[in-house]
Amino acid sequence: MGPDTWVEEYPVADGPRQSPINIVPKEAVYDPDLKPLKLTYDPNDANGILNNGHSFQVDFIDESDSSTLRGGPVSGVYRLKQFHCHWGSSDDQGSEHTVNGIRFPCELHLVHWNTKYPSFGDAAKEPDGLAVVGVFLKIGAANPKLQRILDCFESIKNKGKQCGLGDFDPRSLLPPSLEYWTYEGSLTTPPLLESVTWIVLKQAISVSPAQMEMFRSLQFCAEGEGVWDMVDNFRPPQPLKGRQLRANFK
Ligand code: GRE
Ligand code: ZN
Repeated sequence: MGPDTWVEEYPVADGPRQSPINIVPKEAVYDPDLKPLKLTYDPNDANGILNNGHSFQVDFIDESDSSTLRGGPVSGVYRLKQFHCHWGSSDDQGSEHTVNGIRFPCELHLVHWNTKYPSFGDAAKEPDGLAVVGVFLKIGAANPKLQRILDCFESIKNKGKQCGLGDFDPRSLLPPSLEYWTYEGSLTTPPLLESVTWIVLKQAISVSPAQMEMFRSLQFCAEGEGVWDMVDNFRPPQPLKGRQLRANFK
């Protein structure tokens, strides 16, 4: 079931560009040619929130270019498909990427697909198909921007449950600075496809211990199929295998 067993069914788990990785800032190469990230989101595109059995996921309508990622390390236009998080059973673990081996309690992933392909599903099989923005959450003040999502958790406690969310601007979850590290990687859950340009923000957003506890009230199982708190839904860092980590800041 866990990450150690994925390689049996998904040999690419041992592939050349797997994610996440441990980010060693001193080893990142500053690349002055990297462009600023351009994130344009339409709050009306938020379509609802789902417990998918491994995280909660906020889905977006992706039928036009109204919510996109451009610039940064990628060329072309990538559309926002969904965002979700990974977190721990306690505040000392939970993020997928680590920084100098330090783990954060939670990591947010904003998943975008390259519109040179016909759909998310097609793009997810291509080496330049996806661009995912990763944002670390660190313990601090309660984050008011997370509250509307947390308020939905009661109604999506179990796998398969979904709920309307109303307008939601994912931009509200981002830190003030969009400085980033970037590298070529993969999905961090099966099928672990090697199609993701990772854009991991240097600056974290805050979350309170009580808010982290609310994440842990979600359940991996469907209603009536047992009690199994949704915690530790992160994959640990994978070998870099000669890949270059670049930064758009010094
Ligand atoms: C995930 O399931 O965690 C995931 C995706 C798509 C892109 C990146 C990622 O579903 O980590
Ligand atoms: Zn993820």
